[in-house]
Amino acid sequence: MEKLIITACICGAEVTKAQNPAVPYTVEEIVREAKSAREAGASIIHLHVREDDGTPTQSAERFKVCIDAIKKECPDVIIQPSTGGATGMTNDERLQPIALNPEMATLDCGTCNFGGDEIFINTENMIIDFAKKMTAKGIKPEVECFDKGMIDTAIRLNRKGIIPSPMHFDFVLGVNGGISAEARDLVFMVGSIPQGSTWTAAGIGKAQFPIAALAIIMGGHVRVGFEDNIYIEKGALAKSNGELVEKAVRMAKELGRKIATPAEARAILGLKTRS
Ligand code: KMH
Ligand code: ZN
Repeated sequence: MEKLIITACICGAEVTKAQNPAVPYTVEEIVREAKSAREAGASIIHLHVREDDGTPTQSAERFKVCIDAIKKECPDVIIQPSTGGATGMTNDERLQPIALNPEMATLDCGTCNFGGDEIFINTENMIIDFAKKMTAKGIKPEVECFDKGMIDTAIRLNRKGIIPSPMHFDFVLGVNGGISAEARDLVFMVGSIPQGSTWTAAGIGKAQFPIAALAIIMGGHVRVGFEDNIYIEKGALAKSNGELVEKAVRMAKELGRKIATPAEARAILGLKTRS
């Protein structure tokens, strides 16, 4: 089977230090968490950034400072900024990090409830606009799907030439408002994508490692990190993102998947090299 790409979603926009004190806000904390994840075996950092007080921001300046600082410590790692940001942000606000020409960025492919009163808005015209702006810069979209209909939207836009082939999907399972995180849900999502696509799976909360195990045995790739889950096991907070990545690496080893380096991940995903 293909080597396993591990993405570490180290920060997110919603999780707080009140929930787990190791959640990073400052540049130094973000670098510490990225480094721990890379050293444990992650080849991609899915990046959100915060102000020092924890407020989520999509500021290009803040992303640049964080990316430069991560690259100093982890020169080979793939950094995948979020264009999802946090609910309630404007489109222009969310798109800011693509000005930095990252190799990849997320492309959220539909609107869904996001717990409580939150709505994560991604209208079809927004998706088209985001996709066109990313592809014009040679940025590979990671197609984020919180529900099956989002896969269908991505396929429709792919057929129109708006999202290029081969597509790389991230199935996020278990958001309150999206698809649940049962094995049958992942099988359904994986069975719905075009041949030749690649995919990663992310389980929210207690689904993080069961979904990782399924993705490993099904030949997909894995996302773990504080954005999705703050526990290393029931009742025990993870000390770092690195600890979560280490667990995914142990599982992969037991299940016979070797871990991809960033260079191998670039080849698997067909990323355009940046100078
Ligand atoms: N923070 C969520 C509302 C992405 O990174 O593209 C959206 C999100 C998706 O995290
Ligand atoms: Zn995210």
